[in-house]
Amino acid sequence: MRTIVIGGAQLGPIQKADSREAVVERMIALLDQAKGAGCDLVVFPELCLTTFFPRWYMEDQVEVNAWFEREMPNVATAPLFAVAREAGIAISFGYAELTPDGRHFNTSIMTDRAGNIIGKYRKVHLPGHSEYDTERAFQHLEKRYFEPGDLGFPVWRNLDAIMGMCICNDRRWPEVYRVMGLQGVELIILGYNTPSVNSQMVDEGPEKRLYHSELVMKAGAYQNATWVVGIAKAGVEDGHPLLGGSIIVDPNGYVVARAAEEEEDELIVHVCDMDVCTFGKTTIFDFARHRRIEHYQRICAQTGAEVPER
Ligand code: ING
Repeated sequence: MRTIVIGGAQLGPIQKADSREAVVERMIALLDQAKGAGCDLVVFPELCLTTFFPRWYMEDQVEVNAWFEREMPNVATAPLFAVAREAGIAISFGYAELTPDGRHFNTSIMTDRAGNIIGKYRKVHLPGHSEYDTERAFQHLEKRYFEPGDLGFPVWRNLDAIMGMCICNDRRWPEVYRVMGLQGVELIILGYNTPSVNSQMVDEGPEKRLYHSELVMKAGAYQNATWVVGIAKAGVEDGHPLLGGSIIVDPNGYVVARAAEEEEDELIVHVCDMDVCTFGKTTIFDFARHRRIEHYQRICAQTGAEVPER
């Protein structure tokens, strides 16, 4: 048995006026709970230091950059890294990254038990739009504020397992799980900030969105014989509802831990045996024995669909 006690640290809403320091205090409180529960790893949500600012249209780059972190760890997050290191708990969380050469990414990091950052991922699939959209009930300007990630979908050895990361919308794309599956991934950790309703006024509420959020993580887990941990920033931020529904999914696609309905700060915990991945990886999803890559060219050759002539 290679067990990892995984804590999913769902965050409730972060208002536009909330400071990073106040959010880090909430994260440390969840980390303290995780220590009490014997966690080895704690997963926090996407963009978890600030409100989901892509809902706001901004033209002034100085105003935009204020939502980004220029280094990590930094003054605001140093206390979090210190508590995690002291407790011997590995952590992962998402934040807006502004690089020294001025590039903007929706990023997540992973540490080892000693608080060293051993992995960085930059969100590849950016949903939404880049200009103000008058047709939407609210904006979703990730394509305006971030560049697509440039690191691909790497995996790292950590806590005696093979781990990878993705972020929010990435979880909806099967290629994401498979690229990591082809590197033997046993645990995929991701955070998300998912609006509870569709900004394009389609009749799509939280029930349907929760269904789709779980569906894709269960499928990704099962089809790649990997654990998947999906952790929300949830609740109403300045009047805009975000979905809860944080879950831990086992390599057979079963949800083994789930956050309550309250959409507040909440820790979910599960003892995850990485060896549970082995059966799927050596039988039904033994990629080397069963995949037929000579028939998959379209997946890398085409971006959009090409339909047959009438
Ligand atoms: N949020 C949403 C997500 O992919 C979205 C955007 C919601 C796209 C529902 C499609 C359907 O969960 C982020 N931040 O990617």
